Amino acid sequence: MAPPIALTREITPAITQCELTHLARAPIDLGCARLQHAEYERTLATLGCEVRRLPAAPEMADSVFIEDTAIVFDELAIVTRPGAVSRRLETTAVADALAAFRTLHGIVAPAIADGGDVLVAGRRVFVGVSTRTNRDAVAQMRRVLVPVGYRVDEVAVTGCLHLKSAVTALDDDVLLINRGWVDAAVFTGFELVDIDPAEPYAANALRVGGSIVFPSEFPRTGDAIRSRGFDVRAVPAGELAKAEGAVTCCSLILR
Ligand code: CIR
Repeated sequence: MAPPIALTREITPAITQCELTHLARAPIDLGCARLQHAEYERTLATLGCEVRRLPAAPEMADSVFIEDTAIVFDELAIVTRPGAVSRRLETTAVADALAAFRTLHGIVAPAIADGGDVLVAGRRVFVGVSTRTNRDAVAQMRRVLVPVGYRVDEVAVTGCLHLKSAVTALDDDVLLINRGWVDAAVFTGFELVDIDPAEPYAANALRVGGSIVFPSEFPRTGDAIRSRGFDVRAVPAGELAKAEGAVTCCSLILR
């Protein structure tokens, strides 16, 4: 079987002008961010991915956070219409790169959507309604995904930027969650692993094959995931965290 492809995108120096919603602006060390990003890419390669890095879009401050521009399924991909106006042009290059691999469907106005709000676990798709994603987008995704066998549920997001700041999938049946930011009752039927209360930003984990790419800044939650039997690969992710980015945000994985 062909190896999974991980699409990533180079960090632009304009990252210092990134969008911020819940964090105060802190200086971002571009060199450090790039080193950490390279280590992230190396980890994806170690896990068997063929990493394809798209060039930076110099004037698009947040373009490294490629996850927000598309949602990739085995059957198709959905190109988003990002909620932040400053991010709308990021999708063009990503759509061009994805077109070789998937049939593309676009989110269109008045819908807005960020990929960070879309959690996929098996045939279940949870879409966070947030400042970046609205109910029109949920309806548009449902129209595309239900015919190919997915169930799409809407989830309210409060207290954090995206749904996947609050909950991500460790496998098809197990979710990592910060119950303070999302209502756990939505996920009935799933096994839930709680983040450590001292690490509120730790609910964002990236699943690659059978392994979990996870920020080294959250060792307690990392240990909790490990103790559930998962192979955890710790990567430093602190610099882009200042831009409100986490590990899922920096790649699109095509199986
Ligand atoms: C933004 O506010 O759009 C960026 N500064 C951070 C985006 C992070 N993306 C993600 O969580 N999927």
